[in-house]
Amino acid sequence: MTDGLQRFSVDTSAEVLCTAIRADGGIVISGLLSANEVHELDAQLDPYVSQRQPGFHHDDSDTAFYGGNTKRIQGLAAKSAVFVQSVLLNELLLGIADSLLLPHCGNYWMSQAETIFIGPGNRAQVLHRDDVNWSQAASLGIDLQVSALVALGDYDAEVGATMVIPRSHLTHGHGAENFNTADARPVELQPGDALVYLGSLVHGGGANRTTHRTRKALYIGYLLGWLTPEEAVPQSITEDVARTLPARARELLGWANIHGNAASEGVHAAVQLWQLDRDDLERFNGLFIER
Ligand SMILES: O=C(O)CCC(=O)C(=O)O
Repeated sequence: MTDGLQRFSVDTSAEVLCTAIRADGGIVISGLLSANEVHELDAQLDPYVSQRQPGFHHDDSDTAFYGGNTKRIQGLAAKSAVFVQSVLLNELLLGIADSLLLPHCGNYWMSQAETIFIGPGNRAQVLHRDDVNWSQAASLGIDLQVSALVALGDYDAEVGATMVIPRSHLTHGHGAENFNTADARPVELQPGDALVYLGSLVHGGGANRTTHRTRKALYIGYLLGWLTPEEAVPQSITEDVARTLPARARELLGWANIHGNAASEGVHAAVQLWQLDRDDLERFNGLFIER
């Protein structure tokens, strides 16, 4: 069974990729990360993954959604320099986010980044659209978020490859459950490949039907700047860590103010969001970026 998404090499232009994303709701980019980047990223995250107990810390419905035998590690910018350079600041991902999101905001930022390591026996996640987090904004019919799931290891149907319903983003806003779960197909990836998809595409983590293999993904989402991210990112980045990060990374991670409005000319002050007190700005001495 094919997954119904188009596949592209990493040297394809963001413009071509966005045309396909708009048509199908998602694409696969082969070799977004090199074998070396995958190896280093996995090695930098491994100490955190090894120590983490699988499962989610809230109630049973959270566990059902986030996975009883799944390891989700966040705060990645403080944990992995390769994550920052190769994923957060990935030029192709940012080119895609520029095209899809900047028409609707002055700046976008990172909503969340996490490992999604699905262990043996973990049940399939319920199919969903990520935009459900911001359902009132989603009813505007604009793109709110674009995300990538990058394979860091096994990513076949048996081990829990992401299930997607191609073109389901086209029916977004026409009722909450207007899709047929039987239409979902696994998107199998090689290490370093990425599934890039809109927040309006119906998808979910697949069941891990193996007894000994783990589905290893790294997730990142970029979100319109006037919406609240899923992860409280700046809280996990201390001032010391922020000092080690490039300016563009700090902008994406909430160490900068946000222009909510795409057309802010003439009303600059009125559309600045996520502002800091002047004393704090002075204390940070340029670390928190004022645009
Ligand atoms: O792990 C996956 O393949 C998808 C995860 C997902 O959609 C989610 O956790 O919201």
